[in-house]
Amino acid sequence: MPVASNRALTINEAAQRLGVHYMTVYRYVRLGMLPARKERSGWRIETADLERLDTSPTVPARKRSAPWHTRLQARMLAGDEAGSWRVVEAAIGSGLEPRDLYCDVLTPVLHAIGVLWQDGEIGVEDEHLASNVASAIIGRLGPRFASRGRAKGTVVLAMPAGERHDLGLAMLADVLRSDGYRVLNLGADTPASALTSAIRAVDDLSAVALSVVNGEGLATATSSIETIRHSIGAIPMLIGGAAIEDEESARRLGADGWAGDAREVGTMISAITASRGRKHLASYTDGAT
Ligand code: B12
Repeated sequence: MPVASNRALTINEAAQRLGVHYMTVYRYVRLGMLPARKERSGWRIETADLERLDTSPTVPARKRSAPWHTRLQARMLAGDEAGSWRVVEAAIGSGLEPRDLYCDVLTPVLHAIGVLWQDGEIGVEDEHLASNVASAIIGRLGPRFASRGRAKGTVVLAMPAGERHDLGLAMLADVLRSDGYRVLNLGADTPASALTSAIRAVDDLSAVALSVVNGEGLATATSSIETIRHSIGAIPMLIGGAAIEDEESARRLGADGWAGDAREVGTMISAITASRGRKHLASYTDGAT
């Protein structure tokens, strides 16, 4: 494949060169088929690595790099909750941390299922079956993310009105709990007014994190951020989820930060809190703009 320049590419640029959807490139990255590095502004892919990419289904690397992924995907698409749980237990038993299982196995499986659905290889019913199994897995893994000791503060999580893809948010909630935060997860389809009321009721707010998965929800997400900023003030707001490609897109929507991976969010919140030098909601509302 001819590639014009040696500059590292964004996911979108790589997708344009390959002539595929950017989620397809993201899946190649998450499955370990395409090397990429994570920068603050998003994933970067070397042109030489893109040239070497082989998407042939016979490539053994896919199997080697993601055995849990392959097994879990098959069980989830079969709607086999018990079998899926056995794969999860085996993966964790082999030393995989639950947060790594979420980010390196369950998330790529869900993204891959989206691609199969988009390509017409599976039906909506398969996607529903697999989503419900994912939900059950997250429910069973939840207690393993409990953290002891004094909470660092509260993080309020939500998805804008109309957005129903709440599995990523549930994973993020668990990861933040294990990072020592108290989490209020309002979940899918949360009107901005309800989110504002929930934030006001928190007296040790560390951040608000919004998740947007369906690209059609971006305008609603922007208006939720505006509503919260207008009525509460300059509280730290993060945005993520598959519809938000990078830091630049997050900032265009009015957020303070972005991460493509739930594991980075706790560190980002600590960094924002430290840089602002204030910790609780009262101090944000006092300084509201
Ligand atoms: C499962 C699924 C569903 C399930 C959702 C069940 C549920 N309870 O969540 C159901 C069947 C309900 C569904 C419905 C629909 N879906 Co759907 N769905 C998916 C699928 C396969 C997986 C979504 C998912 O769970 N991903 C896994 C999560 C864990 O990944 P993630 O969101 O990226 O989150 C990770 C990180 O991004 C990060 N993160 C997440 N949030 C945040 C927040 C912050 C602040 C930070 C820092 C980080 C962060 O942490 C997470 C863990 O690693 C995707 C495929 C895909 N590519 O994602 C399609 C997909 C999202 N769906 C799609 C569509 C079109 C729809 C429907 C419109 C279909 C229809 N015609 O009805 C409806 C819309 C529903 C609605 N109103 O929202 C499209 C969206 C296309 C687009 N334009 O963006 C996709 C991409 C499928 C596709 N390939 O076309 N869907």
